[in-house]
Amino acid sequence: MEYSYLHLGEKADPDEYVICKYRITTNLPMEKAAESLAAEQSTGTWTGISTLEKDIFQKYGGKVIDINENLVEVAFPTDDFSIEVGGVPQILSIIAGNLFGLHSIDKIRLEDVSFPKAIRECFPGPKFGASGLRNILDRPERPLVGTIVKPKIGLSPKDTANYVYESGKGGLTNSKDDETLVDQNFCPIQDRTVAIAESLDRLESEGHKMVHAINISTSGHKILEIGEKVQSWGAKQIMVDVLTCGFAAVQALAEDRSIKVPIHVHRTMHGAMTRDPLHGIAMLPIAKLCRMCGGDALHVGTLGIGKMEGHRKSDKDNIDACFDPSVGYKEVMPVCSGGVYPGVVDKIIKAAGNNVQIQAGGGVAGHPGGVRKGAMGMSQAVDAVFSGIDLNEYAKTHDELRVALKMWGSK
Ligand code: CAP
Ligand code: MG
Repeated sequence: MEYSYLHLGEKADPDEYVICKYRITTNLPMEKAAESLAAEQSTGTWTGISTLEKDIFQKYGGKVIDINENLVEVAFPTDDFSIEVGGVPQILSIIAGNLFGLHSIDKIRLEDVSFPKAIRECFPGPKFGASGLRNILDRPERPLVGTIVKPKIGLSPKDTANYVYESGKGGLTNSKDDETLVDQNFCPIQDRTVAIAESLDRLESEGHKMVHAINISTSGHKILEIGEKVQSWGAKQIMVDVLTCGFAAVQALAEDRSIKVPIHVHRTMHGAMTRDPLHGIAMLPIAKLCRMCGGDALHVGTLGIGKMEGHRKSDKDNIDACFDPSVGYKEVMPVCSGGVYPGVVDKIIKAAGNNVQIQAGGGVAGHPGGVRKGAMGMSQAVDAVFSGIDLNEYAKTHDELRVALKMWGSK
């Protein structure tokens, strides 16, 4: 028995359905392609099946509720989801699973998703969020300004801790491990965490508050243990590579009451999903899931300004998802990182606003005067823009910024 998954023109209650927006490229009529998607992801398969009773189809079938050129909206009933046990892995199996490989669809991109309250309530959201991070740093208004310790790999714990100290002396509020550093022989995680904690304590005793995110990305069965260990060694923030570890890793840390430090969420590998404008998963659903799972700070792109592929409008959508008040979680601190340097800070703040964490690795470590002066250049750029002063004007009285502007220019 075959049923139609087309419910065009019907309204789906956002508190009863998970509603997904897909961009579809197909040679088939769009209705057919959309139906094959809704069937595969809910109660159907490639042919009619004798075991699909009408009431099962009516209760659990996905509904194609809108088709607007190549944009298709599909509503999946809340009962299709197994939140307590299945969590995000099972959510993704429905909204972003087999559909990517269907023959009937050449290309398909999950552009957006909304979750009913009943599902949202099963997730923790951030423990600290943007305001919690600001409280820790005693920085209520200005953009947070950070660095990624460079080179990505190779520095010893002592050199890494020294880099962090110099960054703090240059005025930075945040620093972090790079995504490829965890516990290599040249920089064991325990030694690094202890040495960095000493730097941060020293900075605090000298009147400057700063946090550093220790990358604890690891296998699922180890992440809580490593998270708790680095905290006991003095970590003030932890970092997780969310797409390589899985959303569930972030959720596990956010739900673990013994973890009492914010989680910085890096999105390494996202380009494999987000970069093709017609195929994959846009950053927006990824950002929403990271917030649901409890990330406190999240890489959202540089609004088309930095070294990584990105776009002003879609990166701004990611930022808006960090703050959207309707979902009921604390706000996430959006992180703009990747090819950032002092000369672009004005453009980033203009596009993103002041509630943002701006980060530069090369844009700090590449300064001819060294890390401290590189950090000063970045902090001065943020201070200038926050105070409404033109970067070049501010540079007349701030040498480190002047050198950075001369070296890298602006955009
Ligand atoms: C930035 C960075 C980040 C990118 C990732 C890097 O360093 O540490 O991983 O920001 O981009 O290694 O490239 P630089 P995204 O400041 O030296 O560029 O957040 O877009 O995933
Ligand atoms: Mg990096």
